[in-house]
Amino acid sequence: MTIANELQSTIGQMVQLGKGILAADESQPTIAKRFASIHVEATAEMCRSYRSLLFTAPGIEDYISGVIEFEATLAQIDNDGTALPKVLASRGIVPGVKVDQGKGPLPLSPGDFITYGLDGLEERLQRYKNQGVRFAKWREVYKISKENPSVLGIAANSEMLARYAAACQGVGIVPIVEPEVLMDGDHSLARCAEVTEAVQKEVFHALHRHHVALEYIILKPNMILPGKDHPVKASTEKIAEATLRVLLRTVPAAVPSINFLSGGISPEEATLNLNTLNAKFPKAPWLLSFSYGRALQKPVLQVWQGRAENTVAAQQALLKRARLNGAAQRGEYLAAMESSE
Ligand code: 5MM
Repeated sequence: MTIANELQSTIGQMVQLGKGILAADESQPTIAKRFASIHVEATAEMCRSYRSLLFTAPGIEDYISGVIEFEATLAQIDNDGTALPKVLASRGIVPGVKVDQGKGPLPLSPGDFITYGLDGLEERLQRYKNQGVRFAKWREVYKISKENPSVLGIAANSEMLARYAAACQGVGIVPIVEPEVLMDGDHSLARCAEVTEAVQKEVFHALHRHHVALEYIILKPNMILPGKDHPVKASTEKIAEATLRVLLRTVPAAVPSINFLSGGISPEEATLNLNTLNAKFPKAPWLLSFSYGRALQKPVLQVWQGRAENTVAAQQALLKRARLNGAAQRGEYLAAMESSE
């Protein structure tokens, strides 16, 4: 199979009506934070059994086409002794992995971040591929302030993101390109739109410079929202309109799918916003879907509480959110489904 055929076949399996992606790629500090919210210690065994619970949840393959794993999870096994990427693949879910190595301050550019992980990336990608991985993810983080992100912050991050995407495609791995504008702060919806537009324009320039084939990427952006400390809340219609406007201005139609991150909004809001986008704009040139972490997992953690006897109920909580987001991808979600499920 040529590399282009390989990328096309992965895209074909990941981009499907009524399906989205489960982001379960929390690094160790992040999973520890999530577990702390239910007073569970993030030991290696607890993390393994939680991920095994997620990946073996019956029925999720009807709504989830891909799962992003954390590197350490690739080598872990489910309760029956099968490697976790294999568990996913055997259910028709494409296994993926987060390949960035976190972020830190961008030197001499106060308030900007830069993501790490390009050194040795090709060699790591080859190794992940041998473990069954077919797509990857790299996240850039932009915090909004009056001065940030700076022009340099945007340019430096976009360059990294494009180099990562090119490295992935070079070995036949589909890159998820994730430029996340954070909702931390008191900025307005208009300011989020302004920054996200600038970021995405630069990202696509960089992807072009690095010869990345847009047909074989998935974009994972934030929705356009006011900052979480902004005094005025935005309606789901306003969010959908602003989000679509920015996407239409920046994302070429060659991109097959846009899978939003949830960014800290509630599971119900994340589903509603995705539904509004699809219901209002059924003719958008890309599939509009989800790649949620917290918005899929929060109810699961609440039911699970770190106890083996809650596994089945926790898996049902995941199935419920996956099903409702699947409906939202088709623009068929109704708030009443929350209680009737
Ligand atoms: C699941 O969280 C991912 C990993 O975060 P860290 O590297 O900080 O541990 C994160 O990249 C995630 O894939 C996206 O932010 C989407 O998750 P949310 O919770 O925003 O939907």
